[in-house]
Amino acid sequence: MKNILITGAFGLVGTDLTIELKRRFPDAHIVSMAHAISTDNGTIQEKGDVTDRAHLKEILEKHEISEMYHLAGLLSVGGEKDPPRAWNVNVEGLRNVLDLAVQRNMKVFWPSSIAAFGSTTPKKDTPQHTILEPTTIYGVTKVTGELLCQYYFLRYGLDVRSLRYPGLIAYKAPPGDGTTEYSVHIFYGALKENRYTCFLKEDSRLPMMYIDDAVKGTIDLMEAQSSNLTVRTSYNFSAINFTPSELVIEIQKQIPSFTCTYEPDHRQKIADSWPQSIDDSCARNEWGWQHEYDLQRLVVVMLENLKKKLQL
Ligand code: AKB
Repeated sequence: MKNILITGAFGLVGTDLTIELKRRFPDAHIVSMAHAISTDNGTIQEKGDVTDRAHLKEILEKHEISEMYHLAGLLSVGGEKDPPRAWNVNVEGLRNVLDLAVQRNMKVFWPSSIAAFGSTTPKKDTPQHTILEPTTIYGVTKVTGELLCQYYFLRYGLDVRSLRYPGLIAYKAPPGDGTTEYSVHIFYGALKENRYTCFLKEDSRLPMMYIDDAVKGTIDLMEAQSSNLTVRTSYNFSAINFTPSELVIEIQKQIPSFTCTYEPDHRQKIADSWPQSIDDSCARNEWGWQHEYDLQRLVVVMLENLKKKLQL
């Protein structure tokens, strides 16, 4: 019997991941944990904070948790607003999870990000093993987290698995405080106002992925045979890459009158420090990762579903 805890359960990834976990494992006992409970997502809900180790321990014991998707964390833009908090939540929160996971012999998923890379990293087809010199606090917490995960695997045999998420695009939950999130906000702008002001330059190419692919990859990695996995820091994980102007052209195929203007701000510097495309052959070869959504399909699905959600 799977007893699963999801932290950050109402965020962009957690919302869709919870639905898919319920579909794939109908008999599983699933517990959602978050700062604030926002909706009834059909799971058991616990209000909590990953930085509170004692309370987290209580929740794990109460529900006899055997595996955990630890998604709670600050993103790149939110992290720059409060670096000490970013460190506390992203690193100390992860350390709490890893220590408790060792005690309970629990399997753990934790997301890293393309933010682990920096401007000294090769920008195109970024390899799995490469230079990691991020310049945001978010990126620093991701590199630290990756090394912690690998350390706990090597030192304590903890079965912890991780993916370097690219920009993720979803409609069920609102976007978080990140840099690639322009690619979610733009759909709200297109549907509600027929226009959008983009905070990145029109030619800022970044790695991106539709949420269904991200959720599938996340669960597939957790279900993969441990002996097939050679990467215990975090796997490069990729689908498509595009620029804001390429996304605009695709949206205009569905909404011809949509317009986008560009007013790059402080977030541009963050985007400029990240790769444009990722080599994820390691994930593809070791545990069969494959994406399904190209840009055209992503745009059609986003517009269709967000329109329904916003009742437009
Ligand atoms: C962000 O932009 O901060 C995130 C990420 C790529 O990790 N979406």
